[in-house]
Amino acid sequence: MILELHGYHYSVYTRIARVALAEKGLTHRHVEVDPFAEAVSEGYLAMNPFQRVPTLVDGDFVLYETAAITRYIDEAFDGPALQPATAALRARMQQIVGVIDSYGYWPMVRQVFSHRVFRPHLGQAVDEDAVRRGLQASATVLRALEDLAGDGPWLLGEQLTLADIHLAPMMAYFAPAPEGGALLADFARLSGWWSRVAARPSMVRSAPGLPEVGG
Ligand SMILES: N[C@@H](CCC(=O)N[C@@H](CS)C(=O)NCC(=O)O)C(=O)O
Repeated sequence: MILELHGYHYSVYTRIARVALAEKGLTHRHVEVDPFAEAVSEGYLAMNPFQRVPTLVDGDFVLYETAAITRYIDEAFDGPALQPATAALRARMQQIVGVIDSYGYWPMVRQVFSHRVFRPHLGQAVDEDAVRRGLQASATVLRALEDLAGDGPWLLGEQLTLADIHLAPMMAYFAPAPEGGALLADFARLSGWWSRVAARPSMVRSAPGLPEVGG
């Protein structure tokens, strides 16, 4: 049974699930769903009543919420382990994922990236105050992640985990924003981590780019 990932091309959360699938060595079929569209199909809403992406379909098993999806991907299939073996490191991984979801996504992606990169690219109105507030909140997030990160190549040391996979797509949107990149440069561990994780084939192959304009 081929795994289906219903998600949106430009969505960081969809990319997290795609990177987890790739790191696990799994193939899947992508089903495009734009959660920002005026009318999202009834079929999709029956699977995900919150109108968010992604949703994973594995036969009869339907799962939404990205942290649950990536955990399922790791635990239900063979391939390299993406979660640490010890309780302490597993808790640290969950903590980092929680920080990213609760405090990182909105300022890093929806404020800084959207208003400094995505909207200007499309010629849409930009809210400079959103960028300013986003950078301020992102600074707290990056400080916390820098303090939580170990000295190894990955956030939790020698093993690439779901924490790295959760953060990487958000950083991929945040770092190209000029002020985002400048802020990241203040954090040595995160900067080194970002240069390594960005080069992984799972990240390179899942890069969404930006929409084409004009034409
Ligand atoms: N808690 C959800 C969040 C997913 C999420 O917010 N996805 C974004 C795209 S990156 C979305 O669907 N946004 C639609 C909207 O905000 O209306 C998860 O972990 O999967």
